[in-house]
Amino acid sequence: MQRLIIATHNAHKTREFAQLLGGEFKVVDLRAHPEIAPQAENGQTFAENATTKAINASKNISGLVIADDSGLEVHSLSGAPGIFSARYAGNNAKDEQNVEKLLRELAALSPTPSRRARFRCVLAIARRGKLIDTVEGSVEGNITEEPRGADGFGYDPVFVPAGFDHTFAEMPAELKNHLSHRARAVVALRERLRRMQPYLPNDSISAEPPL
Ligand code: ITT
Repeated sequence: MQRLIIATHNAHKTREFAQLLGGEFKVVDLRAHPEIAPQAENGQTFAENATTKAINASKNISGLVIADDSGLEVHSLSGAPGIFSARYAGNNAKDEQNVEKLLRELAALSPTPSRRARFRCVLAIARRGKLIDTVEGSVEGNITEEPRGADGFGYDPVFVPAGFDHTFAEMPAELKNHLSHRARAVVALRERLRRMQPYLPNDSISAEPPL
C-alpha cells in the first residue's frame, strides 16, 4: 500500500482522510513527524493557508504532502468564522466554545437572520517545498438553533447539510464522508493524483516502509 502524508495536527481530519482514502493509501499525519512544528496560519484565504502548511511540511518530509485548510462560512455573519474557524472563540478554543460563540452571534442578530452556511475545504499538494496544485470542495447547509449529535468534530453538531434534517454529528461517518466538503475535495484530489502519478518522481508517493 502507498503512504500519503497529511500535514495536519488535527486527528479528526486524519481519521476522515483515512476513511476517505483508506482502500488505496495508508494515511499518515504529522504525529509521525514531531520535528515539524504547527505552522502559524497568517493567510487571508483557505488556499493560502493550505499552501503554506503543505509547503512547510514538504520541506522536511520526502514524498507528496497534502495539507487541508477548512472551515465554516455563515452567510449572515459575512462569511465568519471562515479561516478563523478553529480559533473563533480564541486561540486554543475548544470546539464547544467555538460552537457556542457562533450560536450567540447568530442569536444577537435582528431581524431573525438567515442560517445558511457552507463548509469549505482546500487541499494543497506540495513536494520538496514547492506547491504542485490545490483542489477544493464545499457543502451547503444550515445552522441549527442548538447543537445536536455526538459524532464528528468542530461545527458538525450545528450543521445540517442541504436536503437533510440531521446534523453531520447525528449522521453515520459514512454519510458525512459522502456529502462533506472534505469528501468532495478528496474526489478532486484522487483525480489529480491519478493524472500526475505517471509523471511524478519515484519518491513522490512512497511505498509504506517495512515494519
Ligand atoms: P491543522 O491546521 O493542523 O490541519 P486545524 O484544526 O487548525 O488543524 P484549520 O485551521 O483548517 O485546521 O481549521 C479547521 C477548523 O474548521 C476545524 O478546527 C473546525 O472547527 C472547522 N472544520 C473544518 N472541517 C470541519 C468538519 O468536517 N466538521 C466540522 N468542523 C470542521
